[in-house]
Amino acid sequence: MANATKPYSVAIDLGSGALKSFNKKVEVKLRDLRGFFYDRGAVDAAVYGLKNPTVYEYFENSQPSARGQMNFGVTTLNPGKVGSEYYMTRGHYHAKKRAAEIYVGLGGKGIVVMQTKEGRFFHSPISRGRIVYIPPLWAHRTVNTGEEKLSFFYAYASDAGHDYGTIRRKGFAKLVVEKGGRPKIIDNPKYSP
Ligand code: PAN
Ligand code: ZN
Repeated sequence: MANATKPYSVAIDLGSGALKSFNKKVEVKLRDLRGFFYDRGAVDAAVYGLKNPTVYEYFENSQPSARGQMNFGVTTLNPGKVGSEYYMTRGHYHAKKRAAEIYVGLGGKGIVVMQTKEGRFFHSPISRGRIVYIPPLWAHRTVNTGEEKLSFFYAYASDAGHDYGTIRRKGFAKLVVEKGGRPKIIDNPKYSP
């Protein structure tokens, strides 16, 4: 039952982003992202050459999936690139339509790209001290455009659910790539609305 959870608190190291306790840890390696980066050949080459490095991890205080409950945690996204595309999270729509999310930047620097199924697109910088509000119905992906680890705190409804399949099949409308040493947001040639 949703109200069976007891109140509690947990320490976070705001410098490193380390959460002192969590009940879920997910590690996402480059091979797991094969269907998400534009250049699959470059993913295969990097997986082989770099021995399938960790791209990101998230550490979560996960509650039972029930109306009114929230999950929160910290994501840490390593710096790196596949071809010219910066390391990024898979990105997803929340399966439930009425589920917003909040990100709070803790360290590093990057871009959160967001889109709707109706073709709207938005991007926001994320860095220490910046809060990004992701409304319901907006898919979201975080991209590390810096040279350090990017970390951010997040909180969302525990029954939101994650739809990764739509992004895996259709991609994101825009890609974040390095051009002339700087991040650039370009149209994704493979995007199918
Ligand atoms: C975040 C993300 C986390 C990893 O907690 O789940 O940053 O990204 P992917 O889930 O796209 O792999 C969040 O948005 N949760 O809803
Ligand atoms: Zn989310």
